[in-house]
Amino acid sequence: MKNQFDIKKAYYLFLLIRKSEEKIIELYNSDKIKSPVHLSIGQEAIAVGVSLALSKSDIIFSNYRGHAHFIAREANLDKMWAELYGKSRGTARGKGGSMHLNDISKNFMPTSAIVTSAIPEAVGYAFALKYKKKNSVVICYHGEGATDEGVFWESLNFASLHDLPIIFICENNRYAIYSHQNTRSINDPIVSRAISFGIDAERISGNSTEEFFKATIRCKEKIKNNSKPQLLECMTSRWQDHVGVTQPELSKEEENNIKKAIKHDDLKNLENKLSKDEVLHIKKRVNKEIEHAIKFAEASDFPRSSELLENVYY
Ligand SMILES: Cc1ncc(C[n+]2csc(CCOP(=O)(O)OP(=O)(O)O)c2C)c(N)n1
Repeated sequence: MKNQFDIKKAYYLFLLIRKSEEKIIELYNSDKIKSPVHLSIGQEAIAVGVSLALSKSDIIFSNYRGHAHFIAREANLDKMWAELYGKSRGTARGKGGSMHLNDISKNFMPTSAIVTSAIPEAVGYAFALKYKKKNSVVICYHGEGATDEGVFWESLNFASLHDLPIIFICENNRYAIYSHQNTRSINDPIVSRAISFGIDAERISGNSTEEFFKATIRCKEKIKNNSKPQLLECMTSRWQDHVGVTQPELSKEEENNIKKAIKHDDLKNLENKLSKDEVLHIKKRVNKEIEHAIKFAEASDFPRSSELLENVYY
């Protein structure tokens, strides 16, 4: 982690996420990908900005919409693709699919399809870090829909009561599947509600990778100085459907929001700050890494039927 924003690295990670997910869209109907996919196209700036502010020892809890978090953490792309293909060299030995990624070597904890399930786990991990007097922080990515569940607020209460080293990253795309936030709760920003639980919370608008990076650095500094747990409400928009590779059916208002967001796509802004040679070099690297990952997935075997119930907990 450096306190200086690394534009080249941000562009590389952003492009790797975007191109990986575009490749998923391209291949999805061939049925090679064996699991549902929840894409992050439009939301990548958050994962990239946050990840660039982290240390190797920091711990990541993500969710079923986790490709961007996983790739931005520089977790194993080959294994991610093998998992999408349902192959035994995948992150969950091909039995979990896109919603169940993990890379313990990068402190990227296993994800789950159950909304909000990682939040108390992340708080528990932060409690352990404090108990063991470790300096790392926990990052807990979640959607604004996850805040509709009671356990979210119980977790915030516990984190606040014990001053835990945790940063909640709320990716607010305003939609839980097709329900707009305004139809689910009163128009009271998540930040204000979090503050009422004693959490130090900030809302970041604009979908700028660098702003998410700077905000995460600020949160880490505050935690180092023994202040409260942190929450960043990151305003964003999801350009694809909730799940799968089809285009979402949107209200006129949301369609306009997305058009505006596409116009200000931070991938293009980052690209414009680099030289032509730098961009070309990064594009080649990204294509090569994705091609390598797909070859790895294609060359891997499916799990044997004899191991169907191995490492499966139910
Ligand atoms: C406990 C639980 N309830 C409901 C669902 C169905 N579900 C899957 S995603 C989702 C919406 C969550 O929205 P949000 O937290 O905003 O995240 P986003 O999908 O926008 O990233 C719901 C209700 C689920 N998977 N788990």
